Amino acid sequence: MACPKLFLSCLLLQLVFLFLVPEVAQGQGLKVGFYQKACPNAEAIVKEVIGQVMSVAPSLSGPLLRLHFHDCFVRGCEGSVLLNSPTHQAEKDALPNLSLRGFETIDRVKTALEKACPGIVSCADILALVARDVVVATGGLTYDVETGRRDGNVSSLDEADQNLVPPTANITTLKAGFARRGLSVKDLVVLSGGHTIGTSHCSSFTYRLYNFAGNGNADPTLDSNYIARLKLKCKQNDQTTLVEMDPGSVRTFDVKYFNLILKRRGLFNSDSALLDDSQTKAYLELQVKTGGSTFFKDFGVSMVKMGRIGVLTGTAGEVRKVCSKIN
Ligand code: HEM
Ligand SMILES: *[C@@H]1O[C@H](CO)[C@@H](O)[C@H](O)[C@H]1NC(C)=O
Ligand SMILES: *[C@@H]1O[C@H](CO)[C@@H](O)[C@H](O)[C@H]1NC(C)=O
Ligand SMILES: CC(=O)N[C@H]1CO[C@H](CO)[C@@H](O)[C@@H]1O
Repeated sequence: MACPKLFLSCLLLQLVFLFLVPEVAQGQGLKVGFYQKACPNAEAIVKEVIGQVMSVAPSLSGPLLRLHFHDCFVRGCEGSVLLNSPTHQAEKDALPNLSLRGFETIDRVKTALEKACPGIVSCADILALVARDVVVATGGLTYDVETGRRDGNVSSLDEADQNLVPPTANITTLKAGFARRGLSVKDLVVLSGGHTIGTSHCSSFTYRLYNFAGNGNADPTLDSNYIARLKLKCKQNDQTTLVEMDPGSVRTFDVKYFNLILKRRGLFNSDSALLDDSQTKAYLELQVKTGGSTFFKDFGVSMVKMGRIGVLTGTAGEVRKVCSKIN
């Protein structure tokens, strides 16, 4: 598999990540309504702030949903993706993260919560609640979010590089990456549906358009009309342009992205790869055929499972006062 410029170390990290210690989704200590006594309005406050943000900056829906995923896949859902590092060695500073956004929104939610109930609601829980509210704001189905996570105090660039599944990943690597965290093949295909909203930098997929496999051609698994369209937007070394991952419905949570994958228009190899497994392919076909008969509900179920990965609960960790800094 060709490794694009932006993912220089991807060959190495694809090897490494099979052998790392698992952070499985167990989630002991989490429960729905954890803040009911200590901060009864916590969830309403999050929802209100997200409603305000969505009304003025709807393009933040993608970035905000993605933050929870990135948090959970590196060290577990413990808010480490939000930490700043004075020496730029935090998760934030890792390459895949060049593209993370929405930190100011999380700070805004945190400020509102600190005003209502100081020191109670963790940053890790804020990410989980915000992700749910974004799904609802874009037209997805609501689901109960388990809360009670506490915040970690370590954030590592190297761990982000090693733990985030790269967009170049094939189906074997994807399944292994999810299984290692207690997530099933179904969770993989369902959660990949998160790409129904948001944008991508050209640099995350131009290797598929130009000189794929070193032969000067494009990725043969990608629809040729789509290749032509993408090439118009993305020149070979473009590091800045954003393209819609689900063109025409980039702010709507729906099954159109699954339809694109079936038409060989999945933007990343990791999306196209869902055609290479009979179970994931069958899921895409069923959802497209039925207009998402179970996808909307399945998404909430898989998000709750993802939200259990490697959590800190009880007296572990801390509740940060400011999400970008340990106390
Ligand atoms: C299965 C492995 C996954 C891979 C390899 C992957 C990879 C990527 C990449 C490369 C981007 C574009 C980043 C950029 O260039 O700006 C992206 C964007 C995004 N991803 Fe994923 N992703 C995966 C799973 C997920 C999951 C599980 C979710 C959430 C449930 C998610 C939600 C998003 C969203 C919402 C965006 C758009 C972000 C924006 O608008 O800025 N992804 N993903
Ligand atoms: C999938 O990717 C991994 C890591 O790059 C590689 O070792 C493996 O051979 C690939 N599997 C297939 C079936 O291409
Ligand atoms: C980080 O957290 C661990 C475990 O919760 C704790 O033992 C350690 O002292 C903390 N380190 C800092 C710098 O706060
Ligand atoms: C190294 C680098 O560019 N890191 C960036 C990670 O994402 C944040 C938020 O967008 C940027 O502020 C950092 O500069």
